[in-house]
Amino acid sequence: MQRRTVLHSAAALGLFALAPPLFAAGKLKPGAHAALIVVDVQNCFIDGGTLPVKGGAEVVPVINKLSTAFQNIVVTQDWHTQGHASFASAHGSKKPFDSIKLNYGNQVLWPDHCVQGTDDAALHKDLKLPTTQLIIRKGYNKGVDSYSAFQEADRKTVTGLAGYLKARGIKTVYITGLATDFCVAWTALDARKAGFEAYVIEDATRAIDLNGSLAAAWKQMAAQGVKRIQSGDVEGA
Ligand code: VGL
Ligand code: ZN
Repeated sequence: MQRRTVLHSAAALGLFALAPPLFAAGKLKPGAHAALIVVDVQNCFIDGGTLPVKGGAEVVPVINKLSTAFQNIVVTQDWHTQGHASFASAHGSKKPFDSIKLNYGNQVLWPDHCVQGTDDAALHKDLKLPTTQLIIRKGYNKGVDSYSAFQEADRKTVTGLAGYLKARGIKTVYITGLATDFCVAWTALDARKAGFEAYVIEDATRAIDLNGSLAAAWKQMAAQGVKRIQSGDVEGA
């Protein structure tokens, strides 16, 4: 039978009613064993905040829409003490975006940002994630930074997130938020290290991009099996 005839017969039988689920088969369907992780969508990282990420606010509608496709959602907040070791102001003549050697290794120094309990550290007001199950805060030990939602920068102290996700049967994490090349990337890399399948949803992130850090982050993530996708790749988003 010729292809055209097949199509005609299919149309006659009403088989095209079956088409939408077939076409959608290529999309990712986060089920009961997947969680959306929304990293640091806080005022500090958005215009008007203390460490604004270019285009930071643009992730908010993308994440709100994505969230409806997930049964499990975890939100993180960068949550520093005053005078935190990651602040340039805590190191005399050092300036924001300089680097310094701390006892656990190299540390980029930042403007004072995301101080516990301030409006600057609050989640962005337009973020609408009512089904969030856990908010995890990080970077609250004064002498140690924590880009990753799993493990502090000393690479020893854990936040408890891996244990929480494992206890709940989560196997796959989809990571969004700010900033792609710091907290998102470190979270994705640690997710892999802890044995999770990890996706980063690129259009639901924005980067700081300091001295090529964005390209380096994507390269490192690819090498560790982090998958780079777009929000349109997720069904229902
Ligand atoms: C972050 C720099 C300092 C982030 C947090 O959320 O990516 N970046 N603290
Ligand atoms: Zn920070």
